[in-house]
Amino acid sequence: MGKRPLEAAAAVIQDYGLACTPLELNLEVLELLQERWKNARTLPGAVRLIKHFYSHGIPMAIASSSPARNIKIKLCHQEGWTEYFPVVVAGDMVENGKPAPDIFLEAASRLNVEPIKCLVIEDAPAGVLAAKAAGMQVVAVPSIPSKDARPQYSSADVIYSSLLDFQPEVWGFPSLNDRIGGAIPIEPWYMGGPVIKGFGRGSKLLGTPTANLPTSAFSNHLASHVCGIYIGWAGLANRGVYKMVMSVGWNPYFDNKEKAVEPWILHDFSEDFYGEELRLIVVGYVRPEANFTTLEDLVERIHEDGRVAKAALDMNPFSDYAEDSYLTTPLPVSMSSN
Ligand code: ADP
Ligand code: RBF
Ligand code: MG
Repeated sequence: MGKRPLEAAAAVIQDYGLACTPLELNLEVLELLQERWKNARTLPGAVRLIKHFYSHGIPMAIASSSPARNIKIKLCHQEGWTEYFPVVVAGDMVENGKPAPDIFLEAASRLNVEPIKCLVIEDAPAGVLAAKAAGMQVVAVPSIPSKDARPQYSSADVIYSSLLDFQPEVWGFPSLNDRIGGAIPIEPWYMGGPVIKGFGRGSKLLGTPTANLPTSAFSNHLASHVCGIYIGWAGLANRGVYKMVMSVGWNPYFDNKEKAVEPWILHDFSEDFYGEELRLIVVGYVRPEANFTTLEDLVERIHEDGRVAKAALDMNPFSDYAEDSYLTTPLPVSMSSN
């Protein structure tokens, strides 16, 4: 990540002990990649930020280590992006790749802005170093989805779990005012599966039970940048549809080894429902995960999140999803267990 194609290929060849040259590897994978770029999804919060900057006339550039041709292909599959980013500087357009500052200095010069006035949003360690070397401020949104990777980003001015945590006013830009009842509407995610045993502390320790799903139900979301507290709807077959608030991440207070999804259903059940099919539609974002000095503070915050969820989910566009048939569609017979 953040490396130019031949450097990146050399790293892959070394890691996997491959018997080919970087050039050979890239020729072989390029074709496969080109097929897939059009399916690449935007990161959570990206479209929201880019449209906000664009609507306020804040100039934006892309400074990416990819070759110019590949960047073009990726951009043209996202509506409006070619217009949002009039300046694109590619790895093959400068002498030295990241972590050298060349690419960011070139972008600033083409935007006709002083480097010191630029803010870089970076996902790769080499890019963070390059931006600092260019004398710019850097927000890191790590694309290495592991908590051990954090030290590699330590020279960034701040590390956010996702672009949804970016508050423009903190960096001198006009603020975003798109929260509805305290939550940011997001592109909804759908996940479902049988309720399994979790860490065994939701009800006992915190008084807020969280119904855990097998990792396979959300592995496609966990790889992307989605740590934080979310609201949404929960469907339980034969029981109903309920409001839900959940945390995604390593739970800093407990410092979990594995990233987890912890949905607290905002309803009093008189019993456990392990093994039952649980469907979730996640529709809004509330806040990043936080650490707390006492358990009481964590519990109080979780209840506050619950109040936000209850109020926000009554509002549009969040309320609409309560009717989504995904929440109540039974499994095909072949997939249900008995
Ligand atoms: P676990 O470690 O298994 O997740 P918890 O103490 O977090 O244990 O309790 C979660 C379990 O409690 C769920 O799997 C479910 O069976 C039950 N439960 C009862 N009420 C709720 C609720 N309102 N929200 C989530 N789970 C609930
Ligand atoms: N854990 C944290 O360490 N930090 C948090 O900010 C945090 N927020 C939460 C918000 C909600 C709505 C819920 C349901 C849980 C939250 N937890 C948080 C996770 C909590 O630690 C988790 O449910 C327990 O670890 C249960 O296994
Ligand atoms: Mg739990």
